[in-house]
Amino acid sequence: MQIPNEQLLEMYQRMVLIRTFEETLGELFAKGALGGTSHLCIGEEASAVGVISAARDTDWLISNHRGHGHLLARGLEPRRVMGELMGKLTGYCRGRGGSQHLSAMDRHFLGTNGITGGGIPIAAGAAFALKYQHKDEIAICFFGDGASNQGTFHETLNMASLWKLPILFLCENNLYGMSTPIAHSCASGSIAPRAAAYNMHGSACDGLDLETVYFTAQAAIERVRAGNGPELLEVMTYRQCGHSKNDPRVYRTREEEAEMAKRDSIACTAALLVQRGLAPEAVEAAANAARATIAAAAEEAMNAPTGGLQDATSDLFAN
Ligand SMILES: Cc1ncc(C[n+]2csc(CCOP(=O)(O)OP(=O)(O)O)c2C)c(N)n1
Ligand SMILES: [Mg+2]
Repeated sequence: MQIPNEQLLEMYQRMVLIRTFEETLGELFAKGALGGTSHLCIGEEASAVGVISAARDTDWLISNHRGHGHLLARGLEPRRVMGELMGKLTGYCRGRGGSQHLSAMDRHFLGTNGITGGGIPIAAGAAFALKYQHKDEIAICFFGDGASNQGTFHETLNMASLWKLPILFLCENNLYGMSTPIAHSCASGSIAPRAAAYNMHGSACDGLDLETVYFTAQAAIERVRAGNGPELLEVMTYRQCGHSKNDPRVYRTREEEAEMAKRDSIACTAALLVQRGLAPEAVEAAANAARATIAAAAEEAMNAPTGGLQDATSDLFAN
């Protein structure tokens, strides 16, 4: 199975958009234009783009702390995501959510989440509502290998299976939870086999190969949408960057990183496009267009206004 060239080029461009967005964040931090911290998904772009391209725009997404790729893969505007991270009024949540609390209901994006495993039960709530209302949409819940050791994972998978909720549980296994390697945190060594304990379909796939992610997710999404109940898909990926800002990465070797970088999904997809007949200039032009979008987004966000006192109390349920 192959993704048609035109679509593959678009997906490649989306991955470059995400990569450039995140690299730009690093530069903005260095300049002091951004505060706090950030969790980048450099190296994991094929997972976000592969899975979300296989879903419908109306399927509900639930993300975690490493959510910029999920947001941009869903097609949220980079200028507004950037604005949100800078606390600007142009941000999706008027600058009050930031990286960890960014939701966009009109794009069926239920939010990033700073609580490890916190999004998993939220997905069950969304999926229950979809089932109750006889909707044709599903919930796709992104979380990490570390989050799969939280109680929320086990409680939610059990209940979701009993109630046959339309959820794709999408574990992005990047081999580490902060500094803890998977071998030190997961007794079974991998996450997918845990699905059996909850009587649901579980599988794992190579998360660095964009087409593999896309077709594996597409098949899982179809089964979930058909009413077969939830599924667990473990996407094997790799975070090329540190866990968050200022992570010296003492828990892994530079050799390991170099080895994994050889499988960088952006470089591999560019090579695949050329192999399938596209001119290298066309591939580079697509990448450059994405880079230009991010440069303009950063510029706009830096010049955007921040809220005033009146904004501090707007949109509150109680005050
Ligand atoms: C309830 C809770 N416990 C601990 C943390 C601190 N924390 C932030 S990210 C993280 C690791 C998450 O690992 P994983 O789920 O594998 O996601 P990754 O960072 O690898 O993408 C931890 C422990 C937290 N945010 N929330
Ligand atoms: Mg992890």
